[in-house]
Amino acid sequence: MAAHELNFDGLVGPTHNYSGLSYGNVASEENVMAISNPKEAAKQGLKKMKSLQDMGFKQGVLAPHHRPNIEVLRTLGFTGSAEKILADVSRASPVLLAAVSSASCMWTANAVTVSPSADTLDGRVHFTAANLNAKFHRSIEHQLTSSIMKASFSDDRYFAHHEALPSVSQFGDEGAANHTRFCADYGAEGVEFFVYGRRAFDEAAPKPNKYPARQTLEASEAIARLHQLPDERIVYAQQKPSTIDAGVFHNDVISVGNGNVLFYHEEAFVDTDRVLSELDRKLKGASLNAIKVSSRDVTVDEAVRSYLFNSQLLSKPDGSMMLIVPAECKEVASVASYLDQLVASGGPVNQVEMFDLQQSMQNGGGPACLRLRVVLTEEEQAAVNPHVMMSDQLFTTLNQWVDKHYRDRLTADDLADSSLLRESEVALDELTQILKLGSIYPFQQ
Ligand code: SUG
Repeated sequence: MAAHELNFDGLVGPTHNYSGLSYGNVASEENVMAISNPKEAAKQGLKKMKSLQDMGFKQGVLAPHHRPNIEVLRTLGFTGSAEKILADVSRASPVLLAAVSSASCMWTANAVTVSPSADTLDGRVHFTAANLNAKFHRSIEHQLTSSIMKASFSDDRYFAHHEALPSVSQFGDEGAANHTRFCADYGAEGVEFFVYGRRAFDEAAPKPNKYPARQTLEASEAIARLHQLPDERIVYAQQKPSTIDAGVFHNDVISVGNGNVLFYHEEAFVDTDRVLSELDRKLKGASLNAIKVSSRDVTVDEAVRSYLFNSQLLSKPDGSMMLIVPAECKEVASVASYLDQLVASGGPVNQVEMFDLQQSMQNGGGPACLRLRVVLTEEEQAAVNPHVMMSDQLFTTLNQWVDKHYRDRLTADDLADSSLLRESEVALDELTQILKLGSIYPFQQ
């Protein structure tokens, strides 16, 4: 059956800020306490979504979460009105206030793992919300993520939703950022590629020395079981521990795949030969086209600085592919010249488009972090809430909405300002009406 890839981007929320919350994510650490511009951040994201829609790709929008998250602070012992809680937490623990204020749900590649219906034994599209338990500020995302997913993909004839895995580090799961699907055609049976950072139940197994490995093999295996994927459609690979220590906190910072193409750095995986041959063997109806970038051409450090691999690899109607990269790729000379060669090489990637996503990039979120890929048949697509799909009208409406509600400057001190909370609630309440989401936020109950 004909199927297409849809990209759902996270709309940047009104509290977007830089709080240095992600140890192991170089950009997040470097930009701690920088002044953010939520309005610009949201507009940069909307521009990418609209450009992809204009180029003929199917593009959706996922709503931001409510922040600061007062309910989470109540579970941590803060009491009284929201205003009192904000004042108390900003005195007691500014870092906690920053964590419950993060707009990190914008990186929807971490929201869930999705298996298309062509791969699963019950023929439904499966979603598992990522527990994101490596970082407190992200571990509070999955409940609302689940609600938003269920509201957007609600028909259980087509869609199966699984709650996040147990929230302990042994089952650390970062969603689609560590998951790629290869196929001859979107509607055909594919092979699902799970990349993990460490084995949780084997202390002797290799793991990074410095930075945390956020995804475990045990989590990936659990998702494959939940999604009813047969063994012949699964390949596991370990990310090289040394690349995690170099700042590659998710696999989508060092490789990206689409169709039968894997674009990867030679330092991405442990035992690369085995990984590539297993992918090739399990891929039905096509052979794997692995495009290797060597350290001679681009070092791991340059890959991390430019986010070359955090790109979107998209299939064009003629079967060739386009790479959507962040503008930082032109700042790193080796990466800029590599991209010129790639397009000239006569391979599958014959177009590169750059986007200014600086606001998100300063927290370590590139084009691929900002989007969740969902492959759907036409019948499944007809069951998706149509009001979340990008259009000329929605683009205009959302830009006006951002202009009306977002600030263009946010510092750490502003997070304690109760008017920021109230402004955000008004904005999100209006957004649920624009996107016809129903009452998904606690303040709407
Ligand atoms: O989880 N940054 C996010 C970036 C996520 C990128 N996603 C993918 N690679 N798919 C993270 O580290 C920084 C927040 C702060 O420091 O304020 C942050 O959460």
